[in-house]
Amino acid sequence: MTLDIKEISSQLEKLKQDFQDDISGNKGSNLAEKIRIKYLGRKGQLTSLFALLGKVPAADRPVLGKQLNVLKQLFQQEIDKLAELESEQPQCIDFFDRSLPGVTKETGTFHPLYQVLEEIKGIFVSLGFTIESGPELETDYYNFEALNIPKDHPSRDLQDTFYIDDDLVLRTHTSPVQIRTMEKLKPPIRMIAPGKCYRKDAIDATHFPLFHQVEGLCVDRGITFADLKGVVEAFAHRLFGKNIKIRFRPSFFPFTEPSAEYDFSCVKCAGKGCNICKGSGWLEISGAGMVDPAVFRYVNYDPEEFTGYAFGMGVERIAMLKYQVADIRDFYENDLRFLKQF
Ligand code: 2U9
Repeated sequence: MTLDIKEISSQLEKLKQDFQDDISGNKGSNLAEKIRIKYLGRKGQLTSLFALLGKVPAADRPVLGKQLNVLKQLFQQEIDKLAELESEQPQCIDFFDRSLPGVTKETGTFHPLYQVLEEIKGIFVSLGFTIESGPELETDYYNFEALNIPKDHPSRDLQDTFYIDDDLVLRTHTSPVQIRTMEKLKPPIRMIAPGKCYRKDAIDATHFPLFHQVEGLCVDRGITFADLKGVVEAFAHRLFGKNIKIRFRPSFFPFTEPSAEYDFSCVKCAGKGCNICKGSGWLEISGAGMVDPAVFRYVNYDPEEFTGYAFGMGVERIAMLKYQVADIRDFYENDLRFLKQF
């Protein structure tokens, strides 16, 4: 049977297109060798067409032969180029290059204030304290009156407190939680009240309208100022190390009598004097005192039977000392260059 050269020529055109699709397709491993075998191998799709030379008219054989050889050279050149590319590339040129570094997943970390808050909570839980919470939107009664803060006390001023209306405020401390807890429970009580507080302070390096406090309260029979000193010292040693010294200075708060402010020896210079402690060797931490009997009367505790101490601390203050942060605003600006250090 004699074959028509036109038919074969159209097969050659299709074969050429198939070859171009293969050589430009996905670069699997050893693609050049696979294509060589598919088209130029002993049973290759182009090799097998050479067998048709004997089936076309003699006059057409030179033309068909030339077409077949041109195509064979083209295929071989393209295969050689691909083989050279493969030899320069990493061995596996699969979907992805296994020699590339892996995609690291950014791992998050807890916010430094959260880390410090959790450490403080853990210390007091280890000292036998419970953790209590309460509303951030408070009434005048729980935020001021039940804490023996008189109507004309400056902390009640509009410039210090966020008033929602005449009776509702954003709490200025977590002390209301202690009141609410004493209304619910009878002594003995050993509790801390961590949480957000709000004050109308102008924003600067040490003041921010939102801040975090941990206040503590211990009520039982026979509680004395010595118990307060012992707990504050234990807290200081667990937080900043055994070498920390503490001292109490007389002070006044409407909700405690006697009141005191407590200092830690400087965490940076251990009391020698430096820029952090302004040369004094001491760092003011916060206030404390024996719960004023007037406060006990608001919650119907008999001050003749029960005594107690209370203390406060600002979490930002502690965190700034612990991490040597100079500006409280760093905690709230969400700059990852700052936050990624913790
Ligand atoms: C009750 C009775 C007494 C809590 C206390 C302080 C002293 C104190 C500061 C903490 C950080 C203010 O914002 S701050 O600077 N607080 O100095 N707080 S005694 O006394 C209480 C609390 C509740 C029922």
